[in-house]
Amino acid sequence: MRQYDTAELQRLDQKHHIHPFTDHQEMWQKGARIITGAENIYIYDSDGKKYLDGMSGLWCVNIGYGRQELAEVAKLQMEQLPYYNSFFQTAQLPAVELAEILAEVTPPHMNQVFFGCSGSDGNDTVLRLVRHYWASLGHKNKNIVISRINGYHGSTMAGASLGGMKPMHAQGGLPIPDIAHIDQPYFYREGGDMSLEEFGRQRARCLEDKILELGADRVAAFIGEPVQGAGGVIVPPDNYWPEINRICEKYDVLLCADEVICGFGRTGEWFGSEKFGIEPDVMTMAKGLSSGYQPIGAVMVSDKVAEGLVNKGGEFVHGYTYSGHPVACAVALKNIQIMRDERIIENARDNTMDYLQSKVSQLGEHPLVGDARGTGFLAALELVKNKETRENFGNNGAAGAVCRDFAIENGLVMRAVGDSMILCPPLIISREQIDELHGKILQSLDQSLEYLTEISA
Ligand code: PXG
Repeated sequence: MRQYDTAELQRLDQKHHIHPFTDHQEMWQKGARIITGAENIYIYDSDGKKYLDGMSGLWCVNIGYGRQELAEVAKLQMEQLPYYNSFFQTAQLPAVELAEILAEVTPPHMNQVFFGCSGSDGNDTVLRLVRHYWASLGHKNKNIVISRINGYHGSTMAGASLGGMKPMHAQGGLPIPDIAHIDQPYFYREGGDMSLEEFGRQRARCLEDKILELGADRVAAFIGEPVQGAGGVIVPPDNYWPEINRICEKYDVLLCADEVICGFGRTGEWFGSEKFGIEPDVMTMAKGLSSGYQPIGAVMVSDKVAEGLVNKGGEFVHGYTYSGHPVACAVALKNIQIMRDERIIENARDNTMDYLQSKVSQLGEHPLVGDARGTGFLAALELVKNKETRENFGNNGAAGAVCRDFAIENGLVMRAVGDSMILCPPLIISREQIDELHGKILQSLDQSLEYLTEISA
């Protein structure tokens, strides 16, 4: 790997670059970590240090780094047609082909798609789309969208409003009007004395209670991630989503599955909706759609929604310059073709998924880990001070940050959500690489335990 002048790059970065979700004062003390290359499941920094990327970038590089075919297809498309839009009765080949393949890989009742550039703008589209859908059918007041506390739906005004992240609401006067939040299905912290099943039913009933409180004639949709990702990998009880299906159907409320993280194999199925028995009217997709090789997002709608929106809705006055961008679509198309041809999702589900989860469970035995949870290629290890009482370390996720920093030292990227250590490796991770991942986590947990014990003594 080529070596760079890290200090110089850090100095320039500090001078000119505002980073997302970053406390700049804190970052500048150490300098940004500068990533210069990647291959398979590994990334390399400007000093040539190698890391196992336990986060697939930001939950997105599902097929792993370094796929030449994706680079080639981008080059060819740039030569053929680097840009044209899909506005005003125009189309181009990659967008048409991508729409077709998405209709094939998504559930059979979903056949039409609107393209954007990210998960955030996808959820902006969802908000406008579900409201326009109901207005087109003559229900102008059916415009409230219900979502969940600690859900994550992006960082735009609509995305952050739909999300249930308090610190995000605190900046910029969010949420915007006509969005309501209900409790999340976070069993370890909020399950109390309930059985898993009772808890699943109770948290689904929160939706019914909220619909009744607001009036079904005011509620347009419910949106949720099949498994909450950025909220700390919150895996719902098995009966939760079937109950949500039933409630949405009973009150004629559209069900929107935010598949931005769960889509394209993350749960071991093509979509989290299949894994959890969700019957969505709308699906938001991004990240794994192109395995992060190009910025692209998409909103897939059911035939029922398409009928209202496309046949009865007149002009949908919504769109982005880069909706259906030909290069992004060509890359996403190739990404999906590779996943299909190489059976990446099916192979991962059959060969490595259970092995990864068994290693996660083993780590649950560690004295620092209160809860080890996960599904598919998603997992979280929640660090606690006391396993019996579940007492946490407090101090705003400081223990998680300690563990994350040890992991970085050990050549492993893990994200800390508060005190939960998150895993979301590429789907192509092998058994040997899972062993390597496990070893690095164990080492980081041991070092964290020693350090945290020392400072609290
Ligand atoms: N929905 C879900 C479920 C997401 O996880 C978005 C929408 C927004 O997508 P874009 O492409 O606009 O970022 C996301 C994104 C983190 C982290 O630190 C998570 C996301 C993005 C950035 C950081 O966990 N999820």
